[in-house]
Amino acid sequence: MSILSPEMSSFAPSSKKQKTTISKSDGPFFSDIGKIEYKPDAGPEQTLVFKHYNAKEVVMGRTMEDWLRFSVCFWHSFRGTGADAFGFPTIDRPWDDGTHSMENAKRRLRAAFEFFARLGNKYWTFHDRDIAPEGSTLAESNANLDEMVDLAYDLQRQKGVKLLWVTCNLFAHSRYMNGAATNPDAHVSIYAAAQVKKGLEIAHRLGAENFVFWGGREGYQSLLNTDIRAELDHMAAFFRMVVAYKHKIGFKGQLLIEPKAKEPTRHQYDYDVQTVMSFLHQYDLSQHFKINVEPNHTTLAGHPYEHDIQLASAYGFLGSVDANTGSPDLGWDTDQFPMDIRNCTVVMKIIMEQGGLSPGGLNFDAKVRRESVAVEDLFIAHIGAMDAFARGLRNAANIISDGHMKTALENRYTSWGSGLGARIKKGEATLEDCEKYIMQKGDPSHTSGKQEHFEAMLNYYL
Ligand code: XLS
Ligand code: CA
Ligand code: CA
Repeated sequence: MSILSPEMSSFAPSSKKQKTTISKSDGPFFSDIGKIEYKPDAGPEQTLVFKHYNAKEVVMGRTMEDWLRFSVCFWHSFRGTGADAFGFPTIDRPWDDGTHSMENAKRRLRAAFEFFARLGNKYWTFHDRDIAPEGSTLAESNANLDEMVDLAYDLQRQKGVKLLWVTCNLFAHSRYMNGAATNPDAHVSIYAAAQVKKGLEIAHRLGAENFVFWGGREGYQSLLNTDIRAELDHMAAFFRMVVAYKHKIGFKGQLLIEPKAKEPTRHQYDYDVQTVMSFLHQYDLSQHFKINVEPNHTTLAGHPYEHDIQLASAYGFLGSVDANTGSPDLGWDTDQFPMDIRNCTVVMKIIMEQGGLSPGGLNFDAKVRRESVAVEDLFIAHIGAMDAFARGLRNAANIISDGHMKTALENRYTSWGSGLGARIKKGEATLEDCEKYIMQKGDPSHTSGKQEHFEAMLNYYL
């Protein structure tokens, strides 16, 4: 069943400027809710207060705010309508009249900054086409963007909110149906490059700390009509132009690639962290990019929740996290708010062990369910996820300061610290040395992997 209209997704860019047809309030929109406070003694039904997230509290030498670097994403929380592939919008926001007018775009942006001030997040993220309507020419789109960026610039200063990252929407418009940087038609890739040029300029103007590339339609539906090698060569050439322009304009933000295994294409080139690292090394781009990991995408790739975060961190590629979750019983990208304490704990353990995430952060690339139609649900979702991560942070700090899990992990590898193990690691041993060793020492004994011991230890801290 296909009943999608352009309005049906938080990613669909608006096609034209239109006149406002329904008059909507100019705000304030959240005065009933007020500023969200920290009340550690609040009961289970009080979901509009923080019970764990206490921004200025110091945990292991840094404030919670600094460790967690929470960011609200504009597209889900201020463009999302609850529409899905089977149904029309369910969510009607008091700040959105449903048109593509600049007036509506400005009201949405003001509503977002009012929300940030009440929630207390210090960062936000957006796609170029989320904040400004796409015009009928690139010049018109750019002019709309400039007008909105002026407003965003002022709002950022007024509210003390910074831009974690910006990205270009290179997947929703029909011109990108066969891909953007990997499109078989060079004309389309050139359009995408021109769009990204503007994206980098606005990122620079708004002081973005990172710039994300999610290859929405960089992949294939059929190998029969696809020259994979040519497409990946083109993607690398595209990124080389990006790096050159970034340096030319003096943009200091970190470039990030966001992996996703499938959806919308059958196979996405940036499948997972290991694939992206291999692409970056293959094309000699690894010094210019890090990775933005989204756990919902990690599970789509068939890996455990924290797998890609751990892998990226192990190789120094963990740049930022799109903090969300899928439903592991489903096979698609549901972008739910992360509420699972176990997952938040293991993620924070990895982040703390690498010394933090800055200039990246925890960006809530998450949307309220289409049934959660009340404005307060938007707050409850963010507060619940921030509290879950605050608990994860406290738990991870306890795990790290106790050191038991680290010691147990290190104990599994002690044989590599001395003798022939250490010589192999240093590249000083040969296959003949290994043969001689086994002839002398015989078979290795069976050493317990102790998985249940590790699982029980983790549960102690949850
Ligand atoms: C979609 C992606 C997208 C990127 C930014 O699945 O998560 O939201 O984060 O384009
Ligand atoms: Ca994402
Ligand atoms: Ca997603």
